[in-house]
Amino acid sequence: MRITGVELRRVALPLVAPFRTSFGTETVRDALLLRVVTDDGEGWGECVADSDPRYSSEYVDGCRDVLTRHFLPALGGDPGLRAWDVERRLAPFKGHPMAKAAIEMAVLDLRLRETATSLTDFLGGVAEAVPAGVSVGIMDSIPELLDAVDGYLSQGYVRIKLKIEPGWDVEPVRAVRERFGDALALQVDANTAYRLADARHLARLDPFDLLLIEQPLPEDDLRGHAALARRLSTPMCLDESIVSARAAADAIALGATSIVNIKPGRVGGYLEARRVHDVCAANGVAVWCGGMLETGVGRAANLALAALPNFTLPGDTSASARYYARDITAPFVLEADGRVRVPTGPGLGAAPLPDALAEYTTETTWVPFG
Ligand code: SMG
Ligand code: MG
Repeated sequence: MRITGVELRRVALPLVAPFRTSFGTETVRDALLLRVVTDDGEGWGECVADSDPRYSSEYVDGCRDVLTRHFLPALGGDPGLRAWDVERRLAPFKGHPMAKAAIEMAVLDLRLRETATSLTDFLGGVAEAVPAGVSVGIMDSIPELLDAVDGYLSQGYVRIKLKIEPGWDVEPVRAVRERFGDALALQVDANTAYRLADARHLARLDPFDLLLIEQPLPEDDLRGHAALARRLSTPMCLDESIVSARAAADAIALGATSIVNIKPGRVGGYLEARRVHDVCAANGVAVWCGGMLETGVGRAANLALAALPNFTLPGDTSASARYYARDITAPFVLEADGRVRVPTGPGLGAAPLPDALAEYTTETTWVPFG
């Protein structure tokens, strides 16, 4: 069916608790949703950029601008557009992977709904449900952190990731390990907050038998990560540095990463995310699905991806209630076995509920196609 236009909808969803990382604190998820419309159908996409360019250089206002000013006009001449056309037509534009991924996701949802195919079947997913980890923000005190971790474990989460930064690393990790025992699957994420000169300090995390340390150094420092990996027994995992399948291949070849966090927004879409998965699988490198505090729209798509066979570690694919009192889609729930079900309906298998969407929408823009 011919695409008639694209609606950009900005939503503001309050988080159930502030989420603090080494680069800032978030209390509300300011997200951009895209709805691609035909005469008798639609498809939804979510842009994972934050309000501020702190996780990466992208941010919501910038994504809306590049989409309306450059990307949608470049796609507008092709109302029969499919996901791979989006990728090909936007390739000449440098950067902006999160904005590109959002429109690719919406077109994927639209076209897969037209053929009653689920995203997970399209991508090659094999799991019906995926084990859920939870990412725990930096807290004001260790007792507060222990309470938070305790709460998540009693809900059934199977893996804990602690956000770390200089001044909040060895002691919180020690406290969590001592309180919850050796069997707890535990990992840390620094979001680029350290430098190679901190290697000796970071080696103090080694005795705690972590699954991995995620992105301790700046995103363009692959050599630094390789050097640090040689000095730590904790496995190195890259997030921000892995911007494409090629970057993943380079990082693996350099010895800069032995596990990879895959976020479709960071690599420009689900088609590229699958290539990252495949490159890692071919090199015997395990992957897991990262998270960007997605609403149910992006969460549905991440779960579809996380069902692929090389996603062998639990992801940051928590249930909706970990983030939102009310999601904009039907909520994703944590099953008794610590897993979240992969949607099987056509396309993403999830769409915004009109009431919730109306409640949280802060801005709507309609861009006609063609
Ligand atoms: O969606 O559960 C989630 C968040 C997981 O820690 C998480 N994401 O670097 O991996 C990461 C961060 C980036 C987003 S922080 C606002
Ligand atoms: Mg990370």
